[in-house]
Amino acid sequence: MVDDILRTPGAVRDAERWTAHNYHPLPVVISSADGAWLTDVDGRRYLDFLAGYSALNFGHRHPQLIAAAHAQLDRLTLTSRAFIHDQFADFCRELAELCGKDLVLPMNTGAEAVETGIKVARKWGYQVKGVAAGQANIVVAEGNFHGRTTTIVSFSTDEDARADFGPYTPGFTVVPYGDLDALAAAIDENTVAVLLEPIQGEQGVVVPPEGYLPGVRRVCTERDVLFIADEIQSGLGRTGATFACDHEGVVPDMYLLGKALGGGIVPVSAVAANADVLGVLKPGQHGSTFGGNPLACAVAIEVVRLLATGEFQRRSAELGERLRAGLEGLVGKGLVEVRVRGLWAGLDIDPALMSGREACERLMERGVLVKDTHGSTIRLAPPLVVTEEEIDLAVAQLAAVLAG
Ligand code: IF1
Repeated sequence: MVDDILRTPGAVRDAERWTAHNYHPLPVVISSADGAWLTDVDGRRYLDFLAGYSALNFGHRHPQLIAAAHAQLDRLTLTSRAFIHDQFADFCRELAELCGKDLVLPMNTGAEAVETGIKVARKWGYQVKGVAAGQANIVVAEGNFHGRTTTIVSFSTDEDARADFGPYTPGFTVVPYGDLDALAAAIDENTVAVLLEPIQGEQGVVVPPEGYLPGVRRVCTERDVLFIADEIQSGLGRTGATFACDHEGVVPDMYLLGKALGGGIVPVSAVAANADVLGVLKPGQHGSTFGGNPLACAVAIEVVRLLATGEFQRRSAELGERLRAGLEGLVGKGLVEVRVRGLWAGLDIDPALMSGREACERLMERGVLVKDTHGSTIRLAPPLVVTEEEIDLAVAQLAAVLAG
């Protein structure tokens, strides 16, 4: 029997045996990858239409990124921020320029960038805006996903993410996403920031109504409130622009970046903002052992340079239209609704047909890896190096799955 000699089943069992069950991975065991393709321990190949939740925007093992990592590994990997290393200034300057901001504060994970944004906004509120001690509040949106620290899950509206992790951090007001009036009404004299995803990823690539983000920008300016855009998943080329905010010509006070910034090689996150905001931090008030380390900076510099060419944003915009056309053709044929921005798509499958999980398992059998979000919603986020043919292939396999 062929099945007896496959390594996958045993490797799946082993992986489940020795870990906490905080994930429910698809039963596939990957051993190598290149560009948009993954290979499992039995030599089967899969198209990667998740791209590490957008951490792999440039595909697996992009030659320019791998070369930068190799070169840096041979010279210097870690100093801590107690000393300065020779990759630090270039990274901060080039990322600040990409963002159009004065300053950059490097961290490691997305959740740390969000925590950094919250801390900076609170300190700004007390020291610049003049909020009374201990009274700062931040307005956030229903359906948000900003990470998994105790403070961040305190304002999650997803019970799986939040329940039984209290006591919760106070100081957050939740309003419906996309409702500008509700947001404006929630702002009071103690509001220091509005924290939003310009497109909600975990919710299923939910794009707010046109005019919402410019409205948020206007209200924040009028009320002396910082607009913090969590572009950790939506930023760095994913939506067909450098930032999802760009589509509406909106410039937030703070960009939160992560995922793709590390080139799929190392965790790199950052906050970018002007000096009147990030300048509130003084030595000893915030930091991280690994934040801005030489290896991270060397890889991230090349990420910023790839983005500075504009090529990936263009590919994402153009190929995204092909993806949109393919997916819209499946509405009524198993799909209820599709939402597409660049190479990022949320698909609502007819719940009577199958769950999102079931669709992912069937797509896996057909050589396409994707991930469900809630219920019957799945999200597509192929690497931005994906080709037209690969998009057509994935759409054809999805069509076959939906056709039963
Ligand atoms: C998981 C989703 C993706 C994020 C935004 C901050 C973070 C994330 C907008 C935190 C992280 C993740 C983490 C991963 C699943 C995932 C996810 F389904 F939840 F929405 F990407 F699609 N802001 N997103 O999306 O970044 O600390 O993880 O580096 O937790 O299972 P992190």
